[in-house]
Amino acid sequence: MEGKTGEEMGKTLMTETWLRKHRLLYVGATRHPFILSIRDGNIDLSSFKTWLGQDYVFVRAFVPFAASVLSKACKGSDNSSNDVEVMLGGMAALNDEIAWFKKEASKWGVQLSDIVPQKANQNYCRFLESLMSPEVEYTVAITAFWAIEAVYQESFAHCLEDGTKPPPELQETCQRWGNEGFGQYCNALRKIADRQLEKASDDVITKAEVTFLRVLEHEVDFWNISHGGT
Ligand code: HMH
Repeated sequence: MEGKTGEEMGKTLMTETWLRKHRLLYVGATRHPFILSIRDGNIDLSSFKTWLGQDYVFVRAFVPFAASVLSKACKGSDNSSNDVEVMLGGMAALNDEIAWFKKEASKWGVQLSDIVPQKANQNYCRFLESLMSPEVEYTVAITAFWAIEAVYQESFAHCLEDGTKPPPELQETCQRWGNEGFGQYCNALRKIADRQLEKASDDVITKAEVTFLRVLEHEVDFWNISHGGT
């Protein structure tokens, strides 16, 4: 038993418990009508362009948040070299992602400098900022980080499953977050979160669960932007 993780002992991990407990909300965030319309090939391309411009703004705000989680990993954890490497990989991917947004925007005629962040986007970015505070524990921050990435991974991977027919011009978008490498990255983040949660106090666990729920709610609101939602 000694040196074994909860997972190796067959114990139910915290993220597993939460994904079961909050299944409906998780499904709402990962099977949104916007995603289903990409999967089924009947997406309205103006919705896609709206999403593209808004998500670029979000990703720019996500960079300092990612940096703050990385910085907490450097300070906080006894396993910090693994955590830092996982997150550095994520930062490198973000660099690539920003270049991709620029290329994709020019392909679709979306002027990124003109994008006005919509209310739901502003709220989500403000939430990210609140998580950057030094008072927010590493466990809470890494839980949010995992959930944010996992929602996109699960959503876009769904568009690539057998029998789906995403429009050819959206294949690259689906691949970006739905590819296997991104899936492994999300699994690595989830493992870090579970390891942290296993040794956390009840108070921190509760804060992390609330943060997980807030992420899912923000993700649903964000998808709604593309449908002209408010
Ligand atoms: C809104 N959530 C949103 N945008 C993203 N690009 C991701 C998650 C994944 O990085």
